Amino acid sequence: MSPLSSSAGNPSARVALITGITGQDGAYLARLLLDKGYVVHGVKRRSSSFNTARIDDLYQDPHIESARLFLHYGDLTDSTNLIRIVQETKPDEIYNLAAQSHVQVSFETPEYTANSDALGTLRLLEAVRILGMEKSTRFYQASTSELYGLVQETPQNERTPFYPRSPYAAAKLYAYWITVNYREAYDMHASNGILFNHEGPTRGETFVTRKITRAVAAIELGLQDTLYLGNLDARRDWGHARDYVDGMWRIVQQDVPDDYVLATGETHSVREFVELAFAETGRKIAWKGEGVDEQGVDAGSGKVLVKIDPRYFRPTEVDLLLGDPRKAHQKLGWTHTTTFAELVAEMVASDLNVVASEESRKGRHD
Ligand code: NDP
Ligand code: GDR
Repeated sequence: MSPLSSSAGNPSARVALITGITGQDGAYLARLLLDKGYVVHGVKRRSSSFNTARIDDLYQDPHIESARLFLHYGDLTDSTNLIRIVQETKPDEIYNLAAQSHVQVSFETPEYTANSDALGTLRLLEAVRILGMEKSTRFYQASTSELYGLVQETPQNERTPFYPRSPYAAAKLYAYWITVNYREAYDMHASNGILFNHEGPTRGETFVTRKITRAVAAIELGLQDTLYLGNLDARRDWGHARDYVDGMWRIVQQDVPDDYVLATGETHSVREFVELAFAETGRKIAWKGEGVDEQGVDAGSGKVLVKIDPRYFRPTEVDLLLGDPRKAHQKLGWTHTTTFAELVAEMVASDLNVVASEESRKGRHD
């Protein structure tokens, strides 16, 4: 899986290393960097089943002279392997996107989450330093609006105090500060993007947006009756992942490393997301009852489409995220381009196709 040379026979091309390339953002970023002419190396985990669906269309046979995308087996919990990959690929830019990224799962696997998300970041930074590349390699850390946690102020900007509310957020807090520390201690070009939630048709299926749009599609196709959710009143600043990976790249291109919020500056509740997603299939949701007994009813047919399952409540919740992206607007010339309504529409339209084709493949196996 390793290439013969880091820049693949094209010494003038910039070389990027992406951890988490098989994830939502990794795949969008790989596409963006390939379009810009980069040679892209990605770290992928060994898995017993295929885990490259998001980048399969970008795959290039590494034996072909013009190939510019290369994958390397690796894991953020293994320092030796990270050192070897950085040594072999000699990246100009590292984008550290790999993480156990699910907040609720982090309550179940707190130690693993700390190991991969917090110490993994340290291992990668240290690999750069051990190899003496701290002056030649730029580093991007995938920091998160979850750092803000318990609301201190809104909108949240680069100076808003952090108050993490999950093992995930606590691990990402370490990753944020160790990135700042390597910048200050070793004069590294290391930056944090504090990204608010960003979604899209390839979002992981257990994050709330994708869970909703898949369920709306399955209900529309007569394959599912009910969507079970947790806290409908949580509010998030939701943008499109395509826009956000462009922001990551802009952060890394700055002469001076720094930390930036990327957000839309709008906040919506999970409840609003549900209403808008069902509206895409012509359904109007009426809410009845309260607390765990609340239900979302199809105003047309009277069918109960949404129910509450307390298993999805979190031990500590982040109630309200609303970002202030003015610094990114001013310094990076970055702004989001996809509106909330466009995001929901794109995800529902995509899942109507995805769910239908999954069903037809299932049919062929019966
Ligand atoms: P995903 O969960 O879609 O992708 C995570 C990636 O990390 C996958 O490629 C996964 O591999 C990989 N990974 C997980 N654990 C390890 C490990 N121990 N070693 C190596 N690779 C690992 O996340 P997103 O693409 O949505 O997010 C990208 C990054 O941005 C994450 O760090 C996330 O925490 C952060 N973030 C995301 C936001 C969002 O709204 N999407 C907002 C703010 C920050 P595999 O495919 O094998 O599981
Ligand atoms: P989040 O995303 O925790 O913000 O982290 P998620 O979509 O999981 O939750 C958003 C909000 O929806 C509420 N919710 C539910 N969430 C899930 N997953 N499933 C449900 O059934 C459900 N019902 C209600 C949650 O309680 C929460 O308030 C994402 C991840 O991508 C992180 O990696 C990233 O750092 C942050 O966004 C910014």
